[in-house]
Amino acid sequence: MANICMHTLILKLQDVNAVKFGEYKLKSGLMTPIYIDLRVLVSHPALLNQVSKLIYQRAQDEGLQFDLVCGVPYTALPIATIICSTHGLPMLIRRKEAKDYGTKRLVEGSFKEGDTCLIIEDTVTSGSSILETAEVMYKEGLKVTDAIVLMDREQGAVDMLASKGIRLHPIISMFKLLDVLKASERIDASTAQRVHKFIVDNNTFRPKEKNGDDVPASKKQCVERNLELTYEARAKLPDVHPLVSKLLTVMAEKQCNLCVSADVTSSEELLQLADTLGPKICLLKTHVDILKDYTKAFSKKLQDVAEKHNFLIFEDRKFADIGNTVKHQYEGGLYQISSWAHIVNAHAVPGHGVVSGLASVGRPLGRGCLLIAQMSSQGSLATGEYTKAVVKMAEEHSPFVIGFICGSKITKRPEFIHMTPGVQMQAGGDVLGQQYTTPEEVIYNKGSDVIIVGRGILEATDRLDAAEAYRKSGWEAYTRRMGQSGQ
Ligand code: 5BU
Repeated sequence: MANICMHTLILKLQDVNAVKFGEYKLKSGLMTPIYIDLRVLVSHPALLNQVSKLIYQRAQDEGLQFDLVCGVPYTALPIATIICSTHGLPMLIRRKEAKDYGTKRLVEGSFKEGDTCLIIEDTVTSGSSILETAEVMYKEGLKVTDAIVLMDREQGAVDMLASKGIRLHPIISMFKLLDVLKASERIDASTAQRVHKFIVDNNTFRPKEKNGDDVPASKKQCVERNLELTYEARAKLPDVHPLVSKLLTVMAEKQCNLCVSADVTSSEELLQLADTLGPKICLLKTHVDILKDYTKAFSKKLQDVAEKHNFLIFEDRKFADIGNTVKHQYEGGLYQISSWAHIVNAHAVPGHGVVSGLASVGRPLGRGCLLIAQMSSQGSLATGEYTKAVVKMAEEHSPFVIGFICGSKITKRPEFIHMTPGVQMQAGGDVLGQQYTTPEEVIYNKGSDVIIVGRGILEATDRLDAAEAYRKSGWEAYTRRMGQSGQ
């Protein structure tokens, strides 16, 4: 539902003049080619209800836990009111100025110390209004862990708030808005491009290094100074593969670096799993050859679920033959993997031909390939010099090679993605040589980007709960790591 609603919603917002193109002055004095004015929503009750519904739905989808709701004054106030009134939730009102008579309170409403308050905002640029509201809440002894915003201008709010320990969940992002308006011929390509450039050039989040200097913006500077970019910043690098850009954007939007390894043997179960866990994952990994009932219709359905929940599909095929053979294995046979899997992986053992063969099929389709640089299994031979040679091979085949299966970060180049299997909440292993490390170890200590989890989720009594626990753990490890690296 989300996709269809989102499209119509964006068009409706433009219809009521909440999205305007031209030359407008921002609060900061900066001229902007796009202006978002959601104050008009109060004049359009149906739209106001729809927006409130989407925001509440998002809180549900994310499984957010909170005791109270506060809308940032003024535009988000009626939205919060509708949500609270419809769902019987207690609300708080934050005053912009304390009264100089009576109680002099900055927060109106009843609460107790330690309560968690969900913040709702209409639009964000830097995120400062959410932070201000949160700071008022903190002073009152309240906790703020999450905020939902209708419209994120994608100018740094997610990163800034993450650096302060607040997860921001945007409903509509600027780039999505531009895509929809362009696809619907509401704006032309040059307007979309101009706005896109403005947004990228005017990111308000200037992370600090430990010595107080701004973190340098360019990739070269970051690599040289061993600094890390956020997933979001990496998604916007000029030479990043569109698929990596998409994956990193999804990761940032869903606050999620979890790939579930859907190692089940029936198509129906796999589809059900994908639909249930979809909101919690950025990527779904398959072993299509363990399905007992694969059909072409199944792969179509899987793509639909991926679209619905905004995740990518990774077929863990581990190609390892000469170029000509892998070419056929990738595009033909029963599975026609290249027609539905965004990402596949390959061993580097055969040499360059394996990647060239895969690239001849995958590149025109915009697909990407991960090279297996290390394995999680005990006694793996993929170590040391072999791993280094794999990194070199990847560099020579970038951008079709988009990253690695590995145990830790093995290159500083931010356009490569690192994905790590062998992850469970407790370190250990299975009887067949699999070795497990924890999300914290993989993301925080080893610097990988994505955790791949199979049985840790599949064997749990509640798979959705387990997926949420892995998502949360992986994401917290990432935000902590970025905090440490100065961002
Ligand atoms: P598990 O149930 O979390 O152990 O599943 C791990 C998945 O990742 C499984 O599908 C493996 O085939 C896959 N995997 C892995 O475990 N280790 C590796 O080095 C590679 C893939 Br490559």
